[in-house]
Amino acid sequence: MQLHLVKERWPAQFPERIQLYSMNTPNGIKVALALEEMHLPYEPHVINILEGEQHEEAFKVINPNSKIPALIDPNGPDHHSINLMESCAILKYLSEKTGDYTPLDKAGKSACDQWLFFQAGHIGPMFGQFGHFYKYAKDQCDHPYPLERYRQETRRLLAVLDKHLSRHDYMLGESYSIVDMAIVPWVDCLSRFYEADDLLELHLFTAVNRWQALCIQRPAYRRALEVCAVQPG
Ligand SMILES: N[C@@H](CCC(=O)N[C@@H](CS)C(=O)NCC(=O)O)C(=O)O
Repeated sequence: MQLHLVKERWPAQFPERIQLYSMNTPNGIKVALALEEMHLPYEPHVINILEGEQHEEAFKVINPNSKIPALIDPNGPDHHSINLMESCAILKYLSEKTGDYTPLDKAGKSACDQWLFFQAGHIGPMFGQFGHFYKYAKDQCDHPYPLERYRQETRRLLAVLDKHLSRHDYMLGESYSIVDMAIVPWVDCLSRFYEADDLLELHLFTAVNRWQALCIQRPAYRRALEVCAVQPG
């Protein structure tokens, strides 16, 4: 493990704190949000994916898959340093470290895993592809098929969330948890960044709208939006 490459490229001012390597995308925001909600001391480092910094050899030491976010906790299990990739794995790690925002009973833990996998396997990839074809690659693909496919899939997933949230205050029931932290930056991104309110008819998902408003009004969410912020060029 060539961790010295990471530390030389992104020097730490507070090496005893958790080191976050990220950018203010939905997957990046969710980890900043968890760190803020859990009041964990951390030091953020911007990895500008618009400039290709995720492909640098130094970054691949902590995420061989070249995606943000990644994290080093110098005070990990058994007081050893640990580095982690995959935002939902990081959310689980942080919630297990602190005991915060995660169910403590077995059934609750399984429900938590179920929705985290749902986020990582469906919401992230599908909303992300929708954003790619609607916002980033708008001028590079004039075939209607990909945008329509991901628009439909995004709406289908919003309907899954809407049905669930029409019966529950938050994703895991009565309490705000790491599952809400994992999902809300993606839902918020649809309007705040992709500006796709009309195309997706977001106003129709009333339970999602209610839950989203609750989640994004939290002070930690407002702070997380500014962590590792890069303005799109
Ligand atoms: N499943 C991963 C997805 C990470 C991911 O796709 N990150 C995006 C930003 S939201 C990224 O780094 N993109 C840069 C690239 O694809 O080159 C996670 O949840 O951490």
